[in-house]
Amino acid sequence: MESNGNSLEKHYRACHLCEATCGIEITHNKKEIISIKGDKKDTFSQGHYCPKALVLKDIYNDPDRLRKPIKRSGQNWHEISWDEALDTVVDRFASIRSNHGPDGIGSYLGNPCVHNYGMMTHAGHFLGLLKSKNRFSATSLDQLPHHLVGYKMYGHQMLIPIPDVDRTDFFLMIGGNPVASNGSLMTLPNAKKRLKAIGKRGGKLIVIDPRKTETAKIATEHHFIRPGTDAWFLLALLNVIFENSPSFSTNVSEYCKDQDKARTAVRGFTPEKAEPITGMSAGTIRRIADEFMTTEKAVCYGRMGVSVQRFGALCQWLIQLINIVTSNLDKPGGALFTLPAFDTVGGFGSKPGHFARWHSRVSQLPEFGGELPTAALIEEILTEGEGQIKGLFTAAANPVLTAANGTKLEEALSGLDFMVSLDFYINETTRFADIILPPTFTLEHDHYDIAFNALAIRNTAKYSPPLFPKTEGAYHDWEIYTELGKRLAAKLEVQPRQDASPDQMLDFMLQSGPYSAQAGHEQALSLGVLKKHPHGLDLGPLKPSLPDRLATGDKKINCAPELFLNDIARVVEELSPKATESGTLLLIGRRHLFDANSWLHNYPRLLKGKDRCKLLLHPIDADRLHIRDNEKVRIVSGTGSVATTVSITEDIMQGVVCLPHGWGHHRPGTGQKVAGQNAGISMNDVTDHLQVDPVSGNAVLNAVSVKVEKIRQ
Ligand SMILES: Nc1nc2c(c(=O)[nH]1)N[C@H]1C(S)=C(S)[C@@H](COP(=O)(O)OP(=O)(O)OC[C@H]3O[C@@H](n4cnc5c(=O)[nH]c(N)nc54)[C@H](O)[C@@H]3O)O[C@H]1N2
Ligand SMILES: Nc1nc2c(c(=O)[nH]1)N[C@H]1C(S)=C(S)[C@@H](COP(=O)(O)OP(=O)(O)OC[C@H]3O[C@@H](n4cnc5c(=O)[nH]c(N)nc54)[C@H](O)[C@@H]3O)O[C@H]1N2
Ligand code: SF4
Ligand SMILES: [Mo]
Repeated sequence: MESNGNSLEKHYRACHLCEATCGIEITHNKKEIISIKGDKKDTFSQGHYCPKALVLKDIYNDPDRLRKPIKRSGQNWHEISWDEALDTVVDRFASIRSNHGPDGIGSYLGNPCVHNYGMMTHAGHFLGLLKSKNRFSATSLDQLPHHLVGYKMYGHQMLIPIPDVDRTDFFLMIGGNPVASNGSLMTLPNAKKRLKAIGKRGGKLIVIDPRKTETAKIATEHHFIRPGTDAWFLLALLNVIFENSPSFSTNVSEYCKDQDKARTAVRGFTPEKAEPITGMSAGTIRRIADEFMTTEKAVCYGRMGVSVQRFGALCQWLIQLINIVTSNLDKPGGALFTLPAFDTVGGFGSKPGHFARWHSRVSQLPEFGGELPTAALIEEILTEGEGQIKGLFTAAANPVLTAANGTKLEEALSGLDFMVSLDFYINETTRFADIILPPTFTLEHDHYDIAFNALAIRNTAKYSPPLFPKTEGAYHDWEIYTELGKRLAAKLEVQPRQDASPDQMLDFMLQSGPYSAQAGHEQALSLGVLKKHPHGLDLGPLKPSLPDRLATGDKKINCAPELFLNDIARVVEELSPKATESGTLLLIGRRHLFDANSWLHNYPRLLKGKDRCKLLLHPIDADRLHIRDNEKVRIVSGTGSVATTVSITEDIMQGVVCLPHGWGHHRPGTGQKVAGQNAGISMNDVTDHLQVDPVSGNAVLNAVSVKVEKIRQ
């Protein structure tokens, strides 16, 4: 903290609201926030920030934010003491556990858990004591395919290669929109500037997306692709690349195995066959393959659009192969592994992952890393029998709006025997809880980006101290986990684990990590050192690290895991050039710069501007359906329907429609007044929870078949 002499002080920290980790400067008077802006001295973000950072003040001051535990009786809530809340939770869980077995208690961890390091270090003890197989999280609505591919190919779920954005000359981006999302699995403050820089240095950014997105608009090229058909496009690209490189000699081929199996598997997937399926011309596919091969520094990257669809795992595997066979893996300007100061791969306690050790009870979906796919949550609550979920714990999550088939999930949640939520809002999901345990807000605790430093385009480290002390009697998320763990251990008559605090754990990890004195590193990182660098520490660009960094037993890259090879057949079975069912459109999602999934809709400064829930519709489809701009329509799927107004635009591919997610705040009984008045509609009232990528179990939230009907007044 710096003082400027007239009792105003400056506080420096990383914004935790998205993956970009921008450094911000908060001016305050010890009680109130006066202003928030980008920290120009931040070594990584150099002053960049977005309008979302400003709502940190609004969240801190929000009267709707819960400060004390609340208990529900009927439709009413009343405050209770922490002791009563924690004891009740543990009593109820213990009794469900003894009546129904450990699987009788489910848990669901939402996205903000990963933006809160105390939740990451301290959830394990309590959740572990429950010993339930019914653990779920937002991972399987999102990046599960990346983890599965990292685990199968490189031996560790956190070995996810990161595009070297600042040095590449050819960036092939498939199904990602970093100009709106600020980047994902690629921590990069100021995505727009960094991506524009590729073109400025004579390189290319090619975006493949069914929508001409904000990112497509700053790209050198954009190509529409029919949603859900990316596997075909990637197979065709690889096929051309293999055809033109008869020998498999690359920078990593010495430690690659089964490359020939991969080569054989893609044979026959020509661009000409891909054309009628993907909607991309064969000539374009051949040219992209050619340019990819002949550019020295090139990288292929795929995000939500290719992960969260029917072929999520297959697409992510093919993307790895493209980088490998063109000599772009583990090379500056290509895709590289990070070496984070808190080492999530080689560090103490790091778990490589495991897959399909057990399956969900009803649909037999495979576990990954100890979690079952969220697709199984509804049926595991609703289907009677041994192992049925009777009690549920949720943390920082709103699956009623963010998981597929929110309406059915509401039905499931309302039938639970007991539910508890770790959250500071009564949202569309936590309103079903019997008890809500509200933690302190981020500005009242310290912060370190364990996950996002490990996924950043440069190696970087920054520690953010608390801005304000927590109010008396309040608990941080990690303290709530600790208290629950202690009490549950006593009930179960087992030893409670004596965990250090998150900052002590962080210090230990830094002092035993790759930049420690112990590792002979000149920076000799420790928490103390980070505290002396409030603007962060740049640890340099990503460096080649193979084969050392590989976590496979034989230190080889597994180029052709059976799991993915066997899935190629499904591409032919499911994706054929046959015309889509007449009248059916494919629904995809979109993110807006001002959103963060479901939870930033209670702050007026982010609600300004146009209606964000409009359905994007192509003019030719609009003509066919006799729908005019701004008319009201109903979007109908096999799951349900929602009504909204239409925006006719050539920015969306013909045959495709587009909606955002995370809205639908009209549901009764929530505690976010402003959001309630700006309700919007929930895209996940039409997505189908039973639709998954059968390989990974990941949800399908893109390329959902819908019909669009005009609502006659
Ligand atoms: N149709 C469609 N659906 C999607 C997506 C899509 O693209 N399309 N995207 C999916 C993706 S990628 C994700 S990650 C999910 C995200 O969806 P969720 O995992 O449900 O996450 P959020 O909606 O961001 O946050 C939910 C809650 O976290 C609480 N929270 C915030 N910070 C903290 C904290 O520090 N501690 C605690 N205890 N609580 C906190 C907020 O109060 C809020 O109530 O949505 C998915 N849903
Ligand atoms: N402003 C904002 N930022 C966010 C979030 C937010 O809600 N709002 N959420 C955060 C989270 S949790 C995540 S996971 C990241 C996600 O980060 P991104 O993946 O960069 O974000 P999306 O906007 O979901 O981008 C997915 C793109 O895929 C396209 N797409 C849809 N279907 C297909 C398909 O079948 N094929 C192809 N090729 N493309 C397709 C969509 O049109 C969209 O442009 O963003 C994070 N940042
Ligand atoms: S881009 Fe993300 S990290 Fe940066 S200020 Fe905006 S919300 Fe915060
Ligand atoms: Mo996500």
